[in-house]
Amino acid sequence: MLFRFKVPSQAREDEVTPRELFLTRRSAIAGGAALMAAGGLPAFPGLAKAATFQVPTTVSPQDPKLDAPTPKESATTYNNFYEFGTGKTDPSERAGSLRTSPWQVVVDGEVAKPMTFGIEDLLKFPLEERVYRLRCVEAWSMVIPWIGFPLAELLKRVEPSWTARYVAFQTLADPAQMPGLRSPVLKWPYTEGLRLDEAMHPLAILSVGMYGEVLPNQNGAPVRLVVPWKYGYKSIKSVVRITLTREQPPTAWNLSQPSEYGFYSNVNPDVDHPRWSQANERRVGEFFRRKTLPFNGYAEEVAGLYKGMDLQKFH
Ligand SMILES: Nc1nc2c(c(=O)[nH]1)N[C@H]1C(S)=C(S)[C@@H](COP(=O)(O)O)O[C@H]1N2
Ligand SMILES: [Mo]
Repeated sequence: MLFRFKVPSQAREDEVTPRELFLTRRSAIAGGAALMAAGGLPAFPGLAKAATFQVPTTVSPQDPKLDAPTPKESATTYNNFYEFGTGKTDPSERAGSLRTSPWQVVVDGEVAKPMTFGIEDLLKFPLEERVYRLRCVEAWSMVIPWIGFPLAELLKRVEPSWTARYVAFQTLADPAQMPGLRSPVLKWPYTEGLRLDEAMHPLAILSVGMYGEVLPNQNGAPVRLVVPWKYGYKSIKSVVRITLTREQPPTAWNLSQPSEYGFYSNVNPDVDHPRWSQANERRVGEFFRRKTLPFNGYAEEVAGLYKGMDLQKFH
């Protein structure tokens, strides 16, 4: 058993999205609240400790097609978070200096209602657990049980204007907390961006936790984006600003080397990185390589977003 918490059986099928991806339904959350009242344990003890809010619950992914999650030890010690250095163990060794509370996320730009969300506000969104594959552009991958909520839920709250076509994201850039900023490997602050329809897609989430606990600093605490059909660098960590824009926003990796890191960055085994193949990948903790899947295995859900586009050109 991977998950400690049993599913209330009234959970309904979600027609829009594949069942193996959506591990929690609203009805399951309601069931969890009832469990709590009856003295049950909170589903996310780490989150419960971090904030006072109604603890949601999760349902078990019973679908055997789901890949087994990567051991938590690997997912929290093999990271890319250049604000703490470029080595894979730098983030876990050095991100202790990041202060994740208080924390605010400003949401502004082409919206009717610009808002600032404290981390405590974000924890009030309907949290769900989702097991997603994360595929790094460096051809390794992991499977991570995230806790989060659809980015669309947050964007709807600020009421995007009809002029909004893109969403720009920004990470904190405080040299006092982030020793990696001393080195100009990327243009700081770290930035990323999505087209508005990608950002509104139900698979795109803002994550506040993983493995049933608050996000470790090295994984992007207290809130980070997770866009599972794109290369990992789109999944920007420790977000402080989300700005809706008319024009395609500049992004850190694309600025550093546009030929190697496109704006779209959809996982695509047919478009190689100029310096290595993207046809296969190594799952962290495994020996044999696996084939990389178009859109990281989420093609059925997201390929429609790119209908008619030349995916070689818009890589
Ligand atoms: N702010 C920021 N976000 C970031 C990065 C970074 O260096 N800084 N690295 C990206 C890359 S390249 C990857 S593969 C993922 C890794 O996420 P993980 O460490 O949680 O597996 O984070 C992405 N988000
Ligand atoms: Mo990455």
